[in-house]
Amino acid sequence: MPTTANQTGAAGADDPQQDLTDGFHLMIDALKLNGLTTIYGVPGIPITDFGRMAQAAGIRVLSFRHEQSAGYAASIAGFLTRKPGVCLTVSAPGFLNGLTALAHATTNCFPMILISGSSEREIVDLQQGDYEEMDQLAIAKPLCKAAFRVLHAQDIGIGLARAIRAAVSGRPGGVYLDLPAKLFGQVMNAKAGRKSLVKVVDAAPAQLPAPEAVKRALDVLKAAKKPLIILGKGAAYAQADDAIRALVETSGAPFLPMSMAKGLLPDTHPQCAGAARSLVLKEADVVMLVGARLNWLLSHGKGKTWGDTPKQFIQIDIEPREMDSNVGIVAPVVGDIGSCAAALVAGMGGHWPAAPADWVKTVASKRDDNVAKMAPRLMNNNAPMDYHGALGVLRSIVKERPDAILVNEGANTLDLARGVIDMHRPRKRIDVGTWGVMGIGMGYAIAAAVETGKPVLAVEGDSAFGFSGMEVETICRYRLPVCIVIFNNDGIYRGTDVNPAGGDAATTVFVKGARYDRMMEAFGGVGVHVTTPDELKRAVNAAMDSGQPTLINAVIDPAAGSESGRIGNLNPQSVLKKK
Ligand code: OXT
Ligand code: ADP
Ligand code: MG
Repeated sequence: MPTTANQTGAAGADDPQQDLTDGFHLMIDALKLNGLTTIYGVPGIPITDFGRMAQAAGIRVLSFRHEQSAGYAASIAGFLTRKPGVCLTVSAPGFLNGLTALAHATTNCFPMILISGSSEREIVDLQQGDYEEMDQLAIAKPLCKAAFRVLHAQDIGIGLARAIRAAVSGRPGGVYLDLPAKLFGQVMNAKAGRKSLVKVVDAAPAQLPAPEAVKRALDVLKAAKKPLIILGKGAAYAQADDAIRALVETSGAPFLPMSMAKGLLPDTHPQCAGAARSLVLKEADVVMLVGARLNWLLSHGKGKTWGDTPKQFIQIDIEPREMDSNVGIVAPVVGDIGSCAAALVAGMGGHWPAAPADWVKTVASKRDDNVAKMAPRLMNNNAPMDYHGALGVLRSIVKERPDAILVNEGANTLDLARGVIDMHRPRKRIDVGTWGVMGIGMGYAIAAAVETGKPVLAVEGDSAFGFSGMEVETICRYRLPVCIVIFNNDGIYRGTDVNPAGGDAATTVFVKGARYDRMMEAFGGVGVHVTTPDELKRAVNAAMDSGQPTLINAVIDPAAGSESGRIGNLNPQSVLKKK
């Protein structure tokens, strides 16, 4: 039931005959009409009343402590639901705080709409110093997939429709929607207002691959002696889980999940090559990329990581321009992953040859060796804990609770957790993504709990947590079932650095022995301090059973980590001798 200004007492309410609506109500109605019923944001001029009215109209409006966290929440809501996550901010500084997350959404191909209130065009364009003056549209444009401004109430419906389509169609991404303060108060006839709204039909249309592209890909795959399928987060986003499983299992090829594709097929699946990563990348002769880009995370498809075996790449992606971005793609398959996977499986028919047995065996044996090598390290009960002892516990807990969503950020905390914690279901692991960005933690945890209703386990480096730590208040306020485990090693990578010049602490170290658990207690959540894997296990299980907001300060040996986790090689080295 659309709201009108009369019903809620906004502009035009004095005369009940008038049947007027206004910008506030049109925007709310447009969002609801399109099923966008959750907003993540921070209130303030000029959008405070908009948030209030949206809440009164049945939209869930979650208020954060910082727009960046609200933006990250919206971005991952987009990934988890395939609907654009909505973030609402005030002008200039609030907008800029949200913009990092919008750029992050675009970089990661997540659909998101950042809606920011803005100052008056006339004053901004003449640079006359309005309250929070900034040409937000111009600033947002290069950092997102599309940017729109709505100046007239009658264009709100179209404006939102354009934003939704831009966010979810083709390669998903971030969209900026600029709403000047004056727009909210603009009044129009309610009937005309209703007519101006647009319910977007088929926002992300299926994109079928060309039959010849499918045939070409199958010809290349069939001739492979050492085929490999790489599943990326685009495959997880596509929610085409059955088709992808059929493609992998019919091909019989080993598959390697990228970080957020873990669990699309279980990490324990017999074809999973996650624990034989180096081997499969080096030795494969045909590599089929499914919703994964050949960017830095895959060493751009060349160099030492990929070894000497000549490679042929097949790539399934919705974005045609992704093809040949780093190396030549011999068989591009452009389309949505569900349609492409289904077409490939259909093309395989009932008699697809099994992947060569010697290759499958070689991969399985390397995987089993690596898993066996790691196993004893995961069982230690040392205090202070090392990463493996602590992660061994979390690995078992995630196995027993496969529906829980794992949020993960840090350096060692990220890289080791990725390897150790097997995922068993699709879209249950969400992390730093394409940029390796710190600060997604609490926003992701909040959105994951809100959007899925499932328990969330956030495994956080102590530095990583600090980027969004104040959102523990938000978690407590909404009583969300979030259990945060902080791997507290007193710093970034390690807590043992010393400033050789004396004076200030070294750049990578924090207060020793910090008690993050007490932050949670300050807001009525549960705080626990643990020093052994046994204590950690008890505390996490209690938190997951109770569903209470919990923060576990898990003390990790400050000397246990390595510089930048598994990507230390990316640090530039000085040729000059260290002083
Ligand atoms: O095959 P081989 O033999 O090679 O073995 C591989 C697998 O086969 C094997 N494996 C297994 N073995 C046994 N069993 C199982 N189950 C298994 N699974 C796998 O293990 C190895 C490794 O496998 P993996 O991990 O798959 O392979 P690899 O080679 O690592 O993969 C390469 C990559 C590139 C795909 C992978 O490493 C990756 O995805 N990396 C992502 C890295 C990343 O994004 N890092 C985050 C950024 S680091 C840095 O930038 C940080 N900052 C700066 C900063 C950032 N980022 N953002 C902002 C806004 N400001 C500043 C900061 C501040 S990190 C950071 C904070 C760090 O401190 P914290 O306190 O938070 O964290 P701690 O470090 O814990 O202190
Ligand atoms: P990862 O980091 O896991 O390797 P990337 O973010 O690099 O994954 O790649 C995701 C890819 O998936 C992008 O190139 C994007 O265009 C593609 N993609 C996203 N959604 C779909 C979809 N529904 N169908 C096809 N491709 C998709
Ligand atoms: Mg740390």
